[in-house]
Amino acid sequence: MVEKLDAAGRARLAELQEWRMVEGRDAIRRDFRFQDFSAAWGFMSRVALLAEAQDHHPEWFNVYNRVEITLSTHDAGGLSTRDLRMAAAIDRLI
Ligand code: H2B
Repeated sequence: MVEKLDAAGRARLAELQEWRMVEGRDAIRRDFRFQDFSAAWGFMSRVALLAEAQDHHPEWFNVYNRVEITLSTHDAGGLSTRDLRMAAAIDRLI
């Protein structure tokens, strides 16, 4: 069972400066822009490997060089420490 973020966990969201809360749900989102589709897809491939390694999968949207990633823990019905860990790992790819 995955627990939703407690107050201490929510305070750590501030460290993820490029991520913002999604309106109307307990989720965070970051938008990325790359040189072209190839660069965007390369990034998505690396995120996919992270997702498999962490067994935690993004909701995402891609058009050409834009990638939008939303993180939330479906098993918890909202944000959990898994999202914090995934967001930080994604940030390290950039
Ligand atoms: N990803 C996300 N974002 N939330 C989950 O709750 C989740 C997941 N659960 N990836 C995992 C897979 C679960 O369904 C499997 C069975 O471990």
